[in-house]
Amino acid sequence: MDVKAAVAFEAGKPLTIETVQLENPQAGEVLVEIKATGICHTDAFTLSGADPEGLFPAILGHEGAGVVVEVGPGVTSVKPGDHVIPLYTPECRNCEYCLSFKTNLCQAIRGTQGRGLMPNGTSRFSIAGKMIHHYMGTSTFANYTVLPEIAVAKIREDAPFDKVCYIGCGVTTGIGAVLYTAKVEPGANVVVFGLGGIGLNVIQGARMVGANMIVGVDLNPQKRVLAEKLGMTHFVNPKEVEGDLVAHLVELTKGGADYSFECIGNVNVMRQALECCHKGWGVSIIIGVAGAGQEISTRPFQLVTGRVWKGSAFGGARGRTDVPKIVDWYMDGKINIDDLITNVVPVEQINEAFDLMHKGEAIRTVVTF
Ligand code: NAD
Ligand code: DAO
Ligand code: ZN
Repeated sequence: MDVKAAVAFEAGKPLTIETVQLENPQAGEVLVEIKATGICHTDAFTLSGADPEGLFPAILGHEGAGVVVEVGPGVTSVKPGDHVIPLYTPECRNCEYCLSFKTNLCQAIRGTQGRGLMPNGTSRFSIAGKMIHHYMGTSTFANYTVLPEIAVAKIREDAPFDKVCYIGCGVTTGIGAVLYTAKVEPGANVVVFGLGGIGLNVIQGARMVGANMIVGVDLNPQKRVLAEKLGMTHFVNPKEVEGDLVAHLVELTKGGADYSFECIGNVNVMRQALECCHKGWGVSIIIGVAGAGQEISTRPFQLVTGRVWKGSAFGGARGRTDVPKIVDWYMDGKINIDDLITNVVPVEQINEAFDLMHKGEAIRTVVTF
């Protein structure tokens, strides 16, 4: 079938709206009509050419929501008409990783997903016979996409696509890092570095679990109002701190953070996030994706004296199990998504949406088809 897609032909060039040929879903695959998709920094990172694993030409996008239109042979968990959120972190429930219950990093289709292909090693997208790569196994910048069955979470049908698409990445990454990776307990003191589309969701996750102090750290004072609305109790602008930021945060939290979260992708901030943690037990979670080749450092004595460094991908969430619950939390008013979606544009304006993100003028822009 012919579909409408924003295609990334080359790194560093704008996307172009094209008619793309999409093959039918094969065994274990589903065809999904994408109704809405968010734009995340990871899409921009790949489009910029800085992503060493970026492949071109490709159809980017990994934060979508839509409706199953057709299923391939052997698909049993979803049917046409089901509402779904694509998962860049699938959940096969059968691989060694899924069965370990120690990680959400299902490996069932890792090899082909990383090469921009479906699990059988081929792409479903092409233009005039030339293959177009899939991206993160999702390719949501198209009005129809084909996904592995294990990479869709079935959600309730009354959830609005242009809101819950954000659960496909940002919301789950932030809230999940608090609930599933850090397992923050009530009364904990939390420090969040970076109050963007991810950090704000860490803030509301911390509020949900009953954290005591929720300290937000950002260079941009305009982030303060929304962060406070979502549960931030204290705001720190590093530019306004006299002296050492880490010492300031340790003093503010009366000994250090029980949990800190780096939501920027800056390796120097990652060090500050670790070192502002409480001696003996503070845990620092890295969420931000640093540039290719960058490294983190600290004095090993920071770890010897009980601080712990961890990372979190997709919030540690097991997509098919946890994403439908997070949709319920939104529909039940337990989490705020509406205030974080600052712009909604038609796919024809997708490049303007990237510009808004680069200028820091949007928390999340959602693209509709
Ligand atoms: P964003 O640009 O919306 O937010 C970043 C915030 O950090 C901004 O408010 C900015 O003002 C602030 N900031 C920048 N430098 C700072 C500094 N030195 N000190 C304090 N504040 C500073 O970005 P986002 O969409 O929230 O994404 C954050 C990171 O998370 C990115 O690296 C992204 O790639 C990554 N990410 C990770 C996952 C995952 O699963 N681990 C998923 C999605 C995104
Ligand atoms: O299993 O080896 C693996 C890779 C899993 C990739 C996890 C994604 C990490 C987060 C990147 C940003 C997503 C928007
Ligand atoms: Zn698995």
